[in-house]
Amino acid sequence: MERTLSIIKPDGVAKNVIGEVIKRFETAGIKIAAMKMIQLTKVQAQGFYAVHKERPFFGSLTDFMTSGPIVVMVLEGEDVIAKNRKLMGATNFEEAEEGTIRKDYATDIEKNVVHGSDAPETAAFEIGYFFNDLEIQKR
Ligand code: IDP
Repeated sequence: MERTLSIIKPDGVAKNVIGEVIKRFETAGIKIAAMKMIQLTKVQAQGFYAVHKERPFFGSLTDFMTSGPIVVMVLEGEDVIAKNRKLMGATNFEEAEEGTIRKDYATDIEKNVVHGSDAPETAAFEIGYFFNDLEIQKR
């Protein structure tokens, strides 16, 4: 059993697709082990995306991620890191496969609706960034 961190980004919340995104996870057999809606501060967004701090889009990305509420979730299931990435589609929605979340709802390479951890180590860091152990349900 594996865990990953999923975020519905501010554009996804603003587009009213929270339910649609969660429905895709549940339909794929993925369990939600934790969930909350929050609004990040700039410092919190910078900490979350620290791996990207040298990238040219870091300032814009951290501004965007603080521009409205987000929904953060811990997803659980077999091979859930890869499964979630497949449901999300490529970073750039123009390159994303048909039927993926980003292909269906993203409008911009930055405003691409969802985030998902890309490896077990990043998943552990990202889950710990938002949730403590007591907030994650064991089923
Ligand atoms: P991922 O979210 O698909 O894992 P990353 O390369 O880790 O993609 O980038 C993190 C986030 O940074 C992306 O989801 C997107 O919001 C933003 N981003 C990535 N590349 C660009 C870019 O070239 N311009 C603007 N924003 C970008």
